[in-house]
Amino acid sequence: MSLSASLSALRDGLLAGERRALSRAITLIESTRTDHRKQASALLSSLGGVTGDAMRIGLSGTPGVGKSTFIESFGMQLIDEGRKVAVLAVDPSSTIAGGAILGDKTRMERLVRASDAFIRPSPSGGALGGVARRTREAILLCEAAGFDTVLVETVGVGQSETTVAQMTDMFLLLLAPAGGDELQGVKRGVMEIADVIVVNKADGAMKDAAERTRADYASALRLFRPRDGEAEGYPMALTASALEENGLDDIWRALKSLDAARRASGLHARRRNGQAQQWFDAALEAQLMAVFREKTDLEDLRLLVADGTLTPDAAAERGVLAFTNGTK
Ligand SMILES: Nc1nc2c(ncn2[C@@H]2O[C@H](COP(=O)(O)OP(=O)(O)O)[C@@H](O)[C@H]2O)c(=O)[nH]1
Ligand SMILES: [Mg+2]
Repeated sequence: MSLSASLSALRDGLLAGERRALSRAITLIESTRTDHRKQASALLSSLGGVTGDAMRIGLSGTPGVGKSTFIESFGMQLIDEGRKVAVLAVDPSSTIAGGAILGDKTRMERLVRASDAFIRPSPSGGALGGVARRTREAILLCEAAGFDTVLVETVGVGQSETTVAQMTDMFLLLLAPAGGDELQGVKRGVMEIADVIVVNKADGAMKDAAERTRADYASALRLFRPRDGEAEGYPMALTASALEENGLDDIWRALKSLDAARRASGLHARRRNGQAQQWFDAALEAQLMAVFREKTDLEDLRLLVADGTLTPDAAAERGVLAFTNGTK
């Protein structure tokens, strides 16, 4: 498909690595307007082949654990190594415009100013499915703009960790040092998707507690069933101080060797492939529902459900029948 002149200019700017073009392209993919969706789709299709090479790293942790501080320190370290770092946020719970990252920009002062960094707050509101689609597309745009490292941050709420794990190559879980020997009630499902658990705030008076917490998690991780084809020693637990910038080297080394091992064994490609399949299923469902809603009069059926004339199940059946019969 040939692009319009303005889309073509946007694509050129994006490929030249202009952050303004990247911002505008992300705004386009965030729009729910039908004409914008068409343009976004055309833009993404035209980028086929130039995206996909970045290291995509998911990062999660409860509010206050130090995510923003970590991203600032870690991101700056990667930039010093010559990498280009994009930071995206997934925050379906956010109702305030600007979302998770914006209010935190003070904690990312250096990263915000760095020319090799790009920080994008999560758009507010919307169902997790829509947020996931936008974030996946934003990852591709960042890659097209030359970012070789994409950090996707999410707060630890409900399904969002799983959603982020499904769009990234590796997953970092940030935890705080525990007071006693309890494992902070971290959900098993969240621990299972983590590749590297980082006990942050390993400094000052909390240093020893952090090391004990790390050891507790390391033992807990050993109880999990080994993952098929996974690199030796993963998932692993490490300590760090985002504030004092300690332990970040080890985390980066752990991520790089996990990435290298998975690329060598084919696991990286298999994961990406599985993610593409999941994305296809989600896109199919979303597009099918959009067409369905457009072609079927759901309001009448809703009323019949509301006044008890039809059961929800019978109403749904009637709706699908009306759709497949092509009647409105
Ligand atoms: N002592 C210590 N405090 C930290 C560390 N990392 C973050 N903090 C502090 O923890 C608080 C919350 O940090 P923030 O990065 O905003 O956490 P977020 O809510 O997960 O993004 C701030 O007061 C930080 O200064 C660390 O490594 N050590
Ligand atoms: Mg934060």
